[in-house]
Amino acid sequence: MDEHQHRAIARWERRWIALSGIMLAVFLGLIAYALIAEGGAIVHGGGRLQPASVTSVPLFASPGARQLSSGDYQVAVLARAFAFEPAVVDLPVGAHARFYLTSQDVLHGFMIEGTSVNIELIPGELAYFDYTFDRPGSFAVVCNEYCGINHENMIGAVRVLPEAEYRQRQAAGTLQGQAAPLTPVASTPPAATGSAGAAPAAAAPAVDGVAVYDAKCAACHQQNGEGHPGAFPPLAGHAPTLYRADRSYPLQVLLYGLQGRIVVDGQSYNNVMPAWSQLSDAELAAVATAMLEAWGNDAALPADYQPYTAADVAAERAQALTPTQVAEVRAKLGLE
Ligand code: HEC
Ligand SMILES: [Cu+2]
Repeated sequence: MDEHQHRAIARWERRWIALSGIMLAVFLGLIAYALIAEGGAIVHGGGRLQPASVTSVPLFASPGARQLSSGDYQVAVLARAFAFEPAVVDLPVGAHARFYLTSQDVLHGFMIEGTSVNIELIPGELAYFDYTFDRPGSFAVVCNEYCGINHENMIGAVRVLPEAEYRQRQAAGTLQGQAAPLTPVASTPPAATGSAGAAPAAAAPAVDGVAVYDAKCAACHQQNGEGHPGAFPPLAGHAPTLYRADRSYPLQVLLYGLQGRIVVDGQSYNNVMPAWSQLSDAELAAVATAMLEAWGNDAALPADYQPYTAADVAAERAQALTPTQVAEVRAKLGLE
C-alpha cells in the first residue's frame, strides 16, 4: 500500500467516525426530545415513597378502587413479585379512573390489554395514569417487565361492569378490588353542644384540626405535609404562600376541590383534589388552620394572619365552584 492509498483510507475512516458521531448526537437528541416533549407516565418520586413502608402510606394501606366525592374513581394498585394487589378491580362502565401504582420490590410492568395503558412500575416511585373505560368487559392486566421465575403468573384484570350490575354488586358487597372509603360517609359533628339546639355555632367546642388532617388529608398529602412529588403537592412549606396570595383560596380548595395543572416548588401537578364540602364549617376551619400552622408553616405567615373561623367557611359556601374553576381562581392569583 503506497503513501497515497494510505492517506485516502485514513480520510475515509475519519469521515465514518464523524458520521457515526453525528448519528449518535441525533439519536440522543431525539431521546431527549421525546422525554421532554412527550413527558413520561412515570412520576418521579425522588425515592421518597419507600418500597418497604409503602403500605403505611394511606393510599396504599388499603389498595383498590374508591369513588371520590367528585364522582371520579381512584384506583391504587401495589405490584410485588408475583402479584398485583388487588388482582382484580371492578369499575362501572364510563368511570373516569385515576390509577396510582407502585412496586414494593423490583421493576414490574402494568399493561392493560386492549388499551393504550402500559406503565413501568419502579420501586420507590409513584406512577399514575388516567383512563376512562367506555365499554364493559374484562380487561387482562399483565406484568410485562421480566421480574423473576413466576413472572408469567403475574396477571390481573380490570372488570368493567354495566352500571346496573355494578350498583347491584355494590349493594350486595360483592365488588372486587375495592378500597376502604377515604372519607366516612357522615362526618360526626363536633361533640354535642350541651342542651340541643340552644348553643349558637360560635360556642361549639373547638375541633381538633390536626385530627381532621390526619383522617382526611394525610392519605395523600402525608402526615408530615410533604405530599408526593408529581402526585400530591406539599402543604408543609407551601400552605402559607396560598394564604398570602388570598386568604379565601385555601377554603375554596377545600370546599370545591381543585383540578388542573399547577406548579409547586418547580414541580408540576395535574391531578384532582376531591372537594370536602361534606365536612362541617368548624371542621374545615380547623383543618385549614392546622395546615397553615403545622410543620413550621407558622413562621411563614404574615403579621396580620387570622386563623379561620367557621363563619369564614360559611361565607365561602355560596359560590358552588367546580374544581376546574378553582384552578382558574388559582391562576388569577398569580400562583403558577
Ligand atoms: C385523594 C388525595 C387527596 C386528599 C385526600 C387531599 N388532597 Fe389536597 N390535593 C390533592 C391533589 C392531587 C392536589 C393538587 C390538585 C391539582 O393537581 O390540580 C391537592 C391540592 C391541595 C391544595 C392546594 C395546593 C395549591 O398549591 O393550590 C390544598 C390547600 C390542599 N390540597 C389541602 C388539602 C387538605 C387540607 C386536605 C384534607 C381535608 C386534602 N388536601 C386532602 C390531593 C388530595
Ligand atoms: Cu412483575
